[in-house]
Amino acid sequence: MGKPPRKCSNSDCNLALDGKCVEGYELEDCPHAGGISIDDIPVAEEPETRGVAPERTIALASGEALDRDAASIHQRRRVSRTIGLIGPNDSGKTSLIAGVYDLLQKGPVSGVAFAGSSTLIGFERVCHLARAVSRRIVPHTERTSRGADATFFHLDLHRDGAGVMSLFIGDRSGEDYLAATDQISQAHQFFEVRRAGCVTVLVNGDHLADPVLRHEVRATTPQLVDTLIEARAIREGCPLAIVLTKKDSVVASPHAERVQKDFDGLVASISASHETHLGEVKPFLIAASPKDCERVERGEGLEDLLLFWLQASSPNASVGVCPRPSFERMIDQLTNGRPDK
Ligand SMILES: Nc1nc2c(ncn2[C@@H]2O[C@H](COP(=O)(O)OP(=O)(O)OP(=O)(O)O)[C@@H](O)[C@H]2O)c(=O)[nH]1
Ligand SMILES: [Mg+2]
Repeated sequence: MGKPPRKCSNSDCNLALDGKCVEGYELEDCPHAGGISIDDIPVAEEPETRGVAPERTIALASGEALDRDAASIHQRRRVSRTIGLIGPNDSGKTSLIAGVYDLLQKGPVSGVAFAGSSTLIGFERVCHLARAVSRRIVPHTERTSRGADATFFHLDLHRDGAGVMSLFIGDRSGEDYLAATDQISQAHQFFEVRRAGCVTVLVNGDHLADPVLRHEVRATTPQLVDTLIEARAIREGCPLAIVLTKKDSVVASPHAERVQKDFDGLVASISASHETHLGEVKPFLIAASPKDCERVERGEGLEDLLLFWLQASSPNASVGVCPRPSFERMIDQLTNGRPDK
């Protein structure tokens, strides 16, 4: 057996000193560990190949979303960050991924520019049905298959003065996340959440505006976060974005003010319950794929969320020095002063 890797490309990691991954990965899972010294490599016994042409296989990238192993290989190539997107089915996870990709196609946003992707086919696939070119009257996103392993969408992003960072956004069926709230052992399979440098929980705005469904949203959202923290899938110090999706449905609802109150309550209760475990907790309001574009623009709110993903502080913040959660009232954006009915 060879020795474990001695170096890590993460400058915060003391792997060389204590043999432990600062991000809590198993060493074989860690996308940053590597750099085995030349002394660690056993001398190879050369097979007799004289006169025999070597067989070569060249694997061409498919351009589809990456599985766990393929993502690990890409993550070793440059500074990278993984985003864990969690939320029930229909909350808008895949639409959010498509929306971020589409946003960057229009040009740089706040100094962040698209600089490449190894999952262009995957992005185009999830974007197509939401675009006018698909000739659908209403934008649509295919449901992510239940029971399938998570996949990663990859974006290389160039930031003024900071070079290129690779972003890997995890996508998995919401039903699988919900199943973990019933059976916590299911959470151990969520490698995309364990890897995440920033976790993002989605709250379905359409459901929160619905008088019947809102109770389920208010119960499920904190339960999901509780479960993932209890299962230690969300790492200590991890920043958390709490995102109210489908802003167009919220704005059109006669209960917009109540939706805002419910959402504020969710953010406050999650922050208070996990103050010592989580890093920064920040609320967002987005419209990744609005059905009604009259009062809300397609892609609204995604720029702020993207910047949070890139800038959110290190997931290794120690207990006790976590910044207090920051709250921003979004009520004026929702109601334009209209009182709740
Ligand atoms: N009105 C409205 N609908 C949206 C918006 N974003 C997404 N949707 C719709 O919400 C539905 C669910 O979106 P998805 O992105 O598939 O949700 P998901 O969380 O990936 O769902 P699963 O894959 O089943 O876990 C789709 O019909 C989308 O078109 C939005 O901003 N406004
Ligand atoms: Mg999906």
